Amino acid sequence: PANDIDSLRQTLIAGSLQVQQQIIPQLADLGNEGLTVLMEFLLKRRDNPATWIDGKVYQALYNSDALQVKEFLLSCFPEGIVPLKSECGINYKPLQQLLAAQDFQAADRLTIEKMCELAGPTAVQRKWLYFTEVENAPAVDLQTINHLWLVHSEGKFGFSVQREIWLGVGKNWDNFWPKIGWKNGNNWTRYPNGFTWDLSAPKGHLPLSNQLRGVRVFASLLSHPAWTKSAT
Ligand code: UYC
Repeated sequence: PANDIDSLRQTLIAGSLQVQQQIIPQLADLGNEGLTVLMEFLLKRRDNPATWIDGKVYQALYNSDALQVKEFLLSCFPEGIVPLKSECGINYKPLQQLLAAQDFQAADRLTIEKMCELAGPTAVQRKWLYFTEVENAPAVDLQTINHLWLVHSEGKFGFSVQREIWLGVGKNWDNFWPKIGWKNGNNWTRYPNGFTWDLSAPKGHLPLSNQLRGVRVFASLLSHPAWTKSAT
């Protein structure tokens, strides 16, 4: 078994993304030795920006009942693997926890709430955003929200993913909606039950932006400098 663990460790470090993804649950099921490999993997990579593979490893540990794992996460990653930077003192830990638990529906609601918090108390009361408020939102905060979604969704969800798809269709909304599963033929996907709240969803499906008041807010979000500016 020591040998098996060692070859799994090597493969986890050097394998393709697909192979890494397969090995993570195997290691998590191997008890203490496997969990130790996962903990060391996260620690070694902590100085680099977290990827969705780090997200998978973190989530495997997050779901473990082992005491040593709980202590490890508390002492080394108390706020998860994405630095929860905010320019306006917003606490993103509740969002981090919902995404780590893969509760995408609750995370989506909270994302809308956090975006309103970013815009200030009048937007919080209103519960939706003006496009000017989105334009003025700090890049750091949008990058934090986006990075959390990316890392905990195998890179499938997040505003930057939606932006890439949108640019890929030449900013044509009619071509964009069906690609991200928000429209099927002439029919808008119905909120909330028409949407797919797990990783079987199309790329860019989440987080949602209510289109009831038009595309201007979403267009501002997808055009925000946050997506071309490097992280600060
Ligand atoms: N809804 O259809 N949406 C709501 C979406 C539209 C509507 C919330 C997304 C189209 C009404 C979220 C799509 C439309 C309510 C979303 C979508 C429409 C509502 C809750 C695909 C009719 C209020 C948060 C584009 C043709 C009553 C919020 C209710 C809510 C998201 C209807 C996240 C992505 C154009 C009447 N819709 N919304 O912002 O059911 O209110 O809650 O976008």
